[in-house]
Amino acid sequence: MKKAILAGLAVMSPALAPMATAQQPERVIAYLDKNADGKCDLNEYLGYQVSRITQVDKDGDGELNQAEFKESLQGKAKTNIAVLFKGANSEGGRTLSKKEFLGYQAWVFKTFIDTDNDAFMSQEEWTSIMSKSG
Ligand SMILES: [Ca+2]
Ligand SMILES: [Ca+2]
Ligand SMILES: [Ca+2]
Repeated sequence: MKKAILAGLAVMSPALAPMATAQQPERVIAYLDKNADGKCDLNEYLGYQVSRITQVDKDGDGELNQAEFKESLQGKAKTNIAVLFKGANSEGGRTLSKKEFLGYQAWVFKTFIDTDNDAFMSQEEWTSIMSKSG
């Protein structure tokens, strides 16, 4: 079953949104849930985001420029690319390092995904963020 979800992720990337309609939320959480406690925590979420860096890093320099960063965003977030890029670019420069990108993703997780602040992404929270990001 994990293999099937993995294949789904590869096909659907870099956007997560289509995956939500193609995959049951419990299967998405199960895929992200590396320590198998039934929940997806911040570290597990960031582990997934690390794999996405390589997917959107077209020039392969290990960092994300604004165009590459845009590829990692979904839906309405793309229209705020300049603001989001500036916000994520905490150390300055023309690109986002892995650290900056993960810092941004941690902020997204805490601010937009984990709405009940229990430090885990539930199936409901996943479903909710996917419906908003479309
Ligand atoms: Ca877990
Ligand atoms: Ca790059
Ligand atoms: Ca939560």
